[in-house]
Amino acid sequence: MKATARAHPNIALVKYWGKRDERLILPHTGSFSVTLDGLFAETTVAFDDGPDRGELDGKPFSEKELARVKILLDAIRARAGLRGGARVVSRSNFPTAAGLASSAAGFAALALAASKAAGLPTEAKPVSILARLGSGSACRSIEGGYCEWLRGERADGDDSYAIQRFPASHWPELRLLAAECAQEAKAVSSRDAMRTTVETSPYYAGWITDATAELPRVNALVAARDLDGLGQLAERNAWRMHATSLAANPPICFLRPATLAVIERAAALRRDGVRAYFTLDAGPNPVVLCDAKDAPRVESALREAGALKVTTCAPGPDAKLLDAHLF
Ligand code: 2P0
Repeated sequence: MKATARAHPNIALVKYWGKRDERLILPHTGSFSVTLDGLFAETTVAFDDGPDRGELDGKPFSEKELARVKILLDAIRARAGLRGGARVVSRSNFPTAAGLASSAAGFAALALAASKAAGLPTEAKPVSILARLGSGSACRSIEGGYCEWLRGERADGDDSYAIQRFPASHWPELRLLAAECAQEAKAVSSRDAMRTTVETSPYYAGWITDATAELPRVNALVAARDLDGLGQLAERNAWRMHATSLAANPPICFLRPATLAVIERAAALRRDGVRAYFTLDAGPNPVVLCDAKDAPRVESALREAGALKVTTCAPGPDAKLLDAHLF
C-alpha cells in the first residue's frame, strides 16, 4: 500500500487557460507542452487507517494544499474501493527558485504513486486523468517529451487527458531556459486568474478559437523540428493568453518590468542571428526556447537583461515509479 514516483514539470507552448468544469478541471481548449528534464518532484503515498495528512518540501500541508491532495486521493479510493486515509510526503528539487510552478510535477507524481499504492492501473491514460483532478497542467507531466492535453467532450472527463505526441528523443536539442525575474508571491493564483478571465474577458471567445486552431500547427512544427516556426507560435500564444487576462475585470497583469526586459532581450538576440523565443505562464518568469548550441550565450544574455536565475532544461522523461521511498 506504499509507492513512490518521480515526475517532471512541463511548460506549455499552447496554453491551458480556462475551465469549462471547475470541479473536474475540464478545459475549454486542448493544450500542448514540453516536459522538462533536470527538475522533478518525488512523492511517496501510503494508504492506511489514519487521516489524510502529509508534507511538502519538509512542511506540513497547508489547508489548501491538503484539500487539493484529498480530491485526488478520494478519486483513487473510489476507483480502488479503499477506505481510510493516506500519508503523503512530497519534495521537489526546484523549491520555487526556478520560477516554475511545482504543482504539475507534484500532482503527476502523486497520481502515479497513489495509483500504484492503491493497486490501480499505472498506464499513462488513467494516471493522466487522475493527475488532472489535482491540477490541470499535471495531466501533461505523466509522459515525457512533447504532450498534448486533449480537451475531450464528455461531462465526466474520461476523454480529457494528455498523450505523448513526440518522445524527448524526437528533438533532444531543444533547450528551454527558465528565467526567474521576480521572487515575490503572485498577487493572483492562476486558478483564480483563469476563472476571472473566463467570466469577464470580452476576448475569451477569441482565445478559445485561436488556441484550438494553433494545436494542429504546433504538432506540425514540432514534427518538423522548426525552431523559428515553433518560437513564433509560442510567443503569439503567450501574448494572446496575457491579452485575454489583461482584458479581464479586474484586469490581470503578470508581467513585471524585468519580464519585459528579458522578452526584449530574446528579440535582440534574434536580431543578432541567435534564434531565441519566449513563452510566459501565469507569472513574471519567461521561459526562452533556443537550440542547445546557443544555450550558453542565451543564458548569459538573459542574466545581463536582469534575470535573477536561469535554469536550462531539455525535453524530459516520463514520470516513473521509484524503489526508494521518502518514508
Ligand atoms: C499551462 N498554466 O498550460 C497554463 C499556462 C499557467 C499558464 O496550467 O487550476 O496550476 O490547478 O488546473 O494547472 C497553471 O494552472 O491550474 C497552468 P489548475 P494549473 O501550463
